[in-house]
Amino acid sequence: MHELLGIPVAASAHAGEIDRMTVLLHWLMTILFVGWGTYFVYVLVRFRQGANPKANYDGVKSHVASYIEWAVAGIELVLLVAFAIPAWAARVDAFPAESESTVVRVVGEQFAWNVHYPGADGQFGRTDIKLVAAENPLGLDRSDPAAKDDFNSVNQLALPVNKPVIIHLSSKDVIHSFSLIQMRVKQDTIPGESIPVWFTPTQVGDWEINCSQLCGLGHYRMRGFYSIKTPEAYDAWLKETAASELGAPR
Ligand SMILES: [Cu+2]
Repeated sequence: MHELLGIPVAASAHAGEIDRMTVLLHWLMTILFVGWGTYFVYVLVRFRQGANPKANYDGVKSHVASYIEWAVAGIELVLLVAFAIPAWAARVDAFPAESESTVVRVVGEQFAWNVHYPGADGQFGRTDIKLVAAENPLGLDRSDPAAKDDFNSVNQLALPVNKPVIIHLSSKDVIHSFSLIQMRVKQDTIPGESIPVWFTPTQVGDWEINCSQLCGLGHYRMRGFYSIKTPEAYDAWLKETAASELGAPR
């Protein structure tokens, strides 16, 4: 089933769990589809008018149909309680400590992803919507000491492998949806809200950030790139990007 579904590469710690659930759900849906489909064809033939010129007013006496319905509801309950709820709880409740994670902010806009890195001090500088300008897409207040070493990149997100990542998501204009398919991460970004997501990349690679929410005419081209790097390559990237961003006139 896994191969049949064409599931993309699983490159985060929780990806396997999500995939197992996807596979289980597809098995259940396949069984239901074949089962109900077969039953439908059987009914069409068995109760055709030609063979039954007069209607049977008593109807079905057997309880098999309701037993099957209860069984399906039971299986769905197990999928929900034993698989879906624990998986979701781990995503929204069991956040790792920020001190042990790579923490970045990502702000969606029509039609790009702005990535805010806190710089060497690990503190995000103050941002203000009034300061947003073409050369300051995040509205960073450079007079704030915590903002001195902050830098941003557009449509380029780099993260180190094998360390938890926390991304605080928001949006400048409309609802977008931040999607890292290989990480099995998808979360709407909502103006005025900061929504955290977390995951642990387990594979080095270069992939695309997609916007999974129809967010306007340019939605189709709202794609960014993300790169999971070795810790050494990540540090080098941080230094290089910080130097080029902070060295630029603002
Ligand atoms: Cu979008």
